[in-house]
Amino acid sequence: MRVKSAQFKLAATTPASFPTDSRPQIAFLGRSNVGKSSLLNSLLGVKGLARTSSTPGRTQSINFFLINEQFYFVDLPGYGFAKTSKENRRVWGQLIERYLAETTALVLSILLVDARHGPTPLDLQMKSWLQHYGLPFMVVSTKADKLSTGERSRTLRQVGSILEVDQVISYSAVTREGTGPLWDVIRSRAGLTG
Ligand SMILES: Nc1nc2c(ncn2[C@@H]2O[C@H](COP(=O)(O)OP(=O)(O)O)[C@@H](O)[C@H]2O)c(=O)[nH]1
Ligand SMILES: [Mg+2]
Repeated sequence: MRVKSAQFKLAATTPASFPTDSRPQIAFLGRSNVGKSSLLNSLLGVKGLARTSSTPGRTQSINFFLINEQFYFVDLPGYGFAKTSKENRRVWGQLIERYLAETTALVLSILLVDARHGPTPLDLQMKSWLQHYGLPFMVVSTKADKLSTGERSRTLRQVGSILEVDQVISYSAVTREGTGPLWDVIRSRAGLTG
């Protein structure tokens, strides 16, 4: 995929500010620190577009990035940060659920799971939401560079069996492994050419 432009559009903290145009949206979901911002940046080949941080649980807005003036990448706030307050979690849940339930332009959700930890109960809950709303999704196992080749294939099988999906893409923001397969899925779901 040739990324000609990638621009931060807006940070939505209420559904009222979700974009209303019909460009396809691809959403990225996962627990805090799973490597979501790093994946977004490396996929787009732009350093520092999505903020990466080692302080998990900070992003509480849904961030929209417009790519090639053609489609959106949507960075959903990470979940499962233990120190987040109950109130924060409630607001988070409502915002994400409204987004998933109401965004008709949402063509693909990418569920990120940390290769070293495997799916957590919250990942399973996220998957149930996606299925509940009938939304197509794809599972990506992140930080592949931290595992040996043998561990990697074992992890992929394990993640696939726990989340009950046939395909899991192995990804590393460090080596950029998985970029091609992930773009292929995105391109096909969003009906993109080029
Ligand atoms: N080794 C390695 N570290 C990664 C990778 N992706 C993210 N990280 C690190 O994991 C931490 C969290 O990454 P970040 O992208 O901010 O996660 P987010 O909270 O899901 O957005 C940071 O310290 C990153 O440098 C990866 O593919 N390989
Ligand atoms: Mg992030």
